[in-house]
Amino acid sequence: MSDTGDYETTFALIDIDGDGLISAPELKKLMEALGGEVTDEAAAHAVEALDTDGDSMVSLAELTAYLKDPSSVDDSV
Ligand SMILES: [Ca+2]
Ligand SMILES: [Ca+2]
Repeated sequence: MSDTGDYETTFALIDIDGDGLISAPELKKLMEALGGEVTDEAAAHAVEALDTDGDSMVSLAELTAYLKDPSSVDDSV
C-alpha cells in the first residue's frame, strides 16, 4: 500500500458524505471523536488552516500535504 493510499483511507473516513471534500462539519465530527468538545468556529478555523486554495473545503491533496508535513500549516491564523 502506498502512502497516498493511506491518506485516501484517512480522507474517506473523514469525508462522511463522500463528496470528495472535507467540510467544517465533517472535520468537527473528527475532532470531537479525537478530543471531545469542538466549536463550529474551531472547526471552521481548522479547515481554513488546511485549505490552501481558498474554497473553504479540504481536498485530498490539501489533507495529504498536511499529513506529510504538519509544520507547513500555519494554524495560528
Ligand atoms: Ca464531504
Ligand atoms: Ca480547499
